[in-house]
Amino acid sequence: MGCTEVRLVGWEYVEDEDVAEEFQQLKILVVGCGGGGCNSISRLNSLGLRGAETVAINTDRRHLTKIKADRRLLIGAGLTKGFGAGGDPELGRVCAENALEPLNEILQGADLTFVIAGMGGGTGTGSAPVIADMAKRNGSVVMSVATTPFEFERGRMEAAMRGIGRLGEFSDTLLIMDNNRLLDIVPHLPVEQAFGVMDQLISEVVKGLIEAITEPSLINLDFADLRTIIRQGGISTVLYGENSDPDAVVEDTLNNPLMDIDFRGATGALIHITGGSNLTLKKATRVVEGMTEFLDPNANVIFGARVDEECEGMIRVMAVITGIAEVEGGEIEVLDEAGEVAINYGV
Ligand SMILES: Nc1nc2c(ncn2[C@@H]2O[C@H](COP(=O)(O)OP(=O)(O)OP(=O)(O)O)[C@@H](O)[C@H]2O)c(=O)[nH]1
Ligand SMILES: [Mg+2]
Repeated sequence: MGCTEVRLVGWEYVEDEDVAEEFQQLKILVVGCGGGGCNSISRLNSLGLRGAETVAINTDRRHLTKIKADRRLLIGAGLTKGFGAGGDPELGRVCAENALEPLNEILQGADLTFVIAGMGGGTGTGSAPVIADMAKRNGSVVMSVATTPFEFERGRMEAAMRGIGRLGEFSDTLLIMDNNRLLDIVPHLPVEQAFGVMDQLISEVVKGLIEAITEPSLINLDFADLRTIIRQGGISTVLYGENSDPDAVVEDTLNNPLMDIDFRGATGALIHITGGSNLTLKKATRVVEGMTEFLDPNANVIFGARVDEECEGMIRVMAVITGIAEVEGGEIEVLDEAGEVAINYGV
């Protein structure tokens, strides 16, 4: 028997409170896995994140006690005695899989989930894909953020690439940030502090994306916009720059990728511009035009702009570039479960 679908096309007045309620209804989670991921969560909390709940997950009890987060979850205590996964991603994965109950409870009802991990150790590499998978099964849009190890961490590279392959499989979009870029950005800092710089960048990207959809803006972006870009999927990267001049900021941003990857011809971009009270629509448009010249002519571009008094006299650009997985002749190989090359990208 056929059935007829009846759609009611109605109308309603929208009151101010409805809009406020809508924001409250949007549940955004930021989950850090393993040492690096949890450090990024702490940093995010220090920056004063609004509009999202932070969760720190680790197998290392001592490290976890030092982390600032709304919720902290120790996984695999019975297996690791709370001393970490010792660089074994398999163990990290098992620890997460043995914590399905609390993880499900934490992940429940989220509309948007960020999963952050440093790839190359045990806990983050093994647990982040499990958590991304669970978040998606719970109906959330998932954007994961992973760092690749330094070249001097040689032995960790293969495990990291395998982890990235898995994480990419279970996320709508995987944002990759290369720790090696820190050698260009802050060559003289000790490793610990250089990691701090990466944590700061990751936090600013995540905070920027969340604020782009939750704070009132000059040109509004909303959750649906962000979801469209995230769902477009594939490998993504972030470009980030700051300058007082609209043309110079484009140049700075395009020359400051956090992954050594050729992003020309990419098929999607979410561009968010923050500036002081003198940020005009014209200036913002000029920046977007400059930023999109290198994209595929049919690329899906979404942009927003926001005035922030802390940005007085400056223009700050943050662009998430998606759909760049099909780059030829890459140097970095993402491995699948069997150790075969699944994606080859880089240069
Ligand atoms: N951004 C950032 N990356 C880090 C930090 N610490 C380590 N990393 C990177 O992340 C990778 C994984 O390290 P951790 O996160 O400490 O490892 P883990 O996930 O805790 O794994 P186990 O300690 O083996 O259980 C390293 O190989 C580094 O490249 C950090 O504080 N911040
Ligand atoms: Mg650890």
